[in-house]
Amino acid sequence: MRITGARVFVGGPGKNYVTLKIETDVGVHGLGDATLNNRETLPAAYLRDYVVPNLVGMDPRRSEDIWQFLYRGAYFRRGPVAMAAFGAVDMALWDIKGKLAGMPVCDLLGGRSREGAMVYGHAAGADLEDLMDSVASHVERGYRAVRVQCAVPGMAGYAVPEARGGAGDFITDFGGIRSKVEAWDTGRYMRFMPGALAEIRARFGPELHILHDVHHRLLPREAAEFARAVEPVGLFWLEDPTPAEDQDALRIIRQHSTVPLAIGEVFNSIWDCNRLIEREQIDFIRVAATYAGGITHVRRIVDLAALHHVRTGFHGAPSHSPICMAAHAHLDVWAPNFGIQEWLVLGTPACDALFPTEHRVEDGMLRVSDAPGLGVEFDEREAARYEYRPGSHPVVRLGDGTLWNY
Ligand code: GCO
Ligand code: MG
Repeated sequence: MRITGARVFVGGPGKNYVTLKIETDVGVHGLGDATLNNRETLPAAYLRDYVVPNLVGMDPRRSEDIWQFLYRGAYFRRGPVAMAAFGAVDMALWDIKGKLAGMPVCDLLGGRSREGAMVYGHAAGADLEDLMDSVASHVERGYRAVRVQCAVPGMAGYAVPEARGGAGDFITDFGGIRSKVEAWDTGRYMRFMPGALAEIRARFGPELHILHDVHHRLLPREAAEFARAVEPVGLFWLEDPTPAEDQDALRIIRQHSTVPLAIGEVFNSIWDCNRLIEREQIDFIRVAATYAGGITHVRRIVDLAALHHVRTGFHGAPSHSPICMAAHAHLDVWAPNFGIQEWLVLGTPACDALFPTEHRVEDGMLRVSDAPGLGVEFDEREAARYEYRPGSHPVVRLGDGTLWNY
């Protein structure tokens, strides 16, 4: 059995999804997602120029060897661009393997450990009441867990992009390559947000799982103070309290608070998180199959995490296509140490038309389809309607102009 060809598509509804389709000589194809948010053309070029020419002729069943070939063979290893490209190949090979076996990918991993996987959605508000409405609408739609982000009085721009456009399903701003500027003021945030979180808890009661994403904005000592201040809220997790590169920061937060910590959406490999996991400095690992080398590599991270009571909370912002979300869905129902799944992309008509799937969220739980492989398809005629449009993440500046972390 051999790979006969592979093609890369860039585009999608409200988002530049990077889709890899691998074809074989037995008529089975596999799909992978290489969407690197706001840098989509780069993994597409890596795939087209370097990976695909090497794949042709390889045996698609040998996904482990192909992964090692890509990773070790690159010499300049890791990094989001390469790992997104390898992640797409790996997902597509698992898709092929499942289709050949007539089994959903979760069965190849070891089968379902649960009936469904709890998901969380994004609630956001231009002010606290607006946020309360957004949380209420999630609760009405059956969500048991909600990430809450709120604009801070006096701080222009913060948390607004994901609040715009109702459900905030697609955060790409196709405004071009030049970044917009958002303001950041740690003092205002620290004075406002703990009280806001406490009010949300008071309004919605003890059962709702409340998550909050600091998005890398605080210094270690500030993050420790913030974590202590929000302890009475009983958060499900506090995400990215500090920039992810400084892993000692998590130790400082840990020394001062028992708030569950989640990190890892910007990690690309097990080498970015093995120490954090082994030292038990985090509670949830946020890697994504797209950014961290596909199912093969993420499974290694999940197994390491399980040894240290770290649960999964895979990244699922619209940075990823429904193909990556399907890979996560299979990992979620299998992983013994599953925690929660961020869920935003499926269920819109345009997205479902491009990526038909039976995976569904009902009552805040992700129900994974029994279809062989990843259980998601890609409609090439639909894809022809879309093309790449440039967009950019914003940059963040302090009041005096100093550049800060987005
Ligand atoms: C999350 C993330 C997103 C990121 C986005 C960047 O927790 O979902 O922080 O909101 O900002 O994925 O591309
Ligand atoms: Mg985040």
